[in-house]
Amino acid sequence: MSSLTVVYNEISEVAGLLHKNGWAEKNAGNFSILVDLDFEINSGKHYPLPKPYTELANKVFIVTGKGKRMRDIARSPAENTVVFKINSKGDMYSILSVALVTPTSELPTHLAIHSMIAQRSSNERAVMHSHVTELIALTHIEKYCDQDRFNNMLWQMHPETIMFIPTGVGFVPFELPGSSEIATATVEALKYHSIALWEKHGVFSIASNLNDCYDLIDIIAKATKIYLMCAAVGTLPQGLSTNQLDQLKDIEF
Ligand code: 2HA
Ligand code: ZN
Repeated sequence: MSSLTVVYNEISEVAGLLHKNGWAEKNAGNFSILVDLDFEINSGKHYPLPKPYTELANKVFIVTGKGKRMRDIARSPAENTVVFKINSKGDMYSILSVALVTPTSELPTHLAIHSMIAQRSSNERAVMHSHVTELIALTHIEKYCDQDRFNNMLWQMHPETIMFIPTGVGFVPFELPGSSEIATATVEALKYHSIALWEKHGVFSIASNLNDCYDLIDIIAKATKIYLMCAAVGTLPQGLSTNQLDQLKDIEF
């Protein structure tokens, strides 16, 4: 199997999960993956980037297409994503894949995150955005538009959260989707957290691959769902105690 086929298979699996969970209405959600592939330029045509990304010069990405449905991406990754290579100045890209698909409307945020990752040389290669219903619901409650309060709720609701997401999520107050403001705020949040929570919109996660990006948001979606289910029957959950959380932090897994 070629490396591109391996990446397409993972894209299919994760896009299908996002759709089945109801986290990807219409064309909601997008992702980008830094890949080690390089092949013949399809069109030879260069497209301008909204600003130069010098740290990303000569790098190749697979990115979901603008306006594409997650369920169509799951069915046919090749037709609904685009592989592109950034030029040596970091200010243009050329499409390598057969399908001439326009990259996602959230491209500025994706590239800004990959630039930040390149500068710190950590091992994240995948960036994922999704409209996780449970998480969005809680950001409509003013009290939870507070990073510390949100993270304490997440950690208290389920042992997995403190074990796998010990630094919690970074909260990003509402900004327009696709804007440079939301790109800057998301990069700030992801410098210290593996997940950025977008008020009244969704979530971004970063990891070494797409499945790991999915796992991160799946864990916090679960914790939030437990909280909301207790609230729905009229009682706020007891939550794990400080002592229980301290013990969980020390577990080797
Ligand atoms: O891809 O989710 O935020 C569509 C979106 C924009
Ligand atoms: Zn979105």
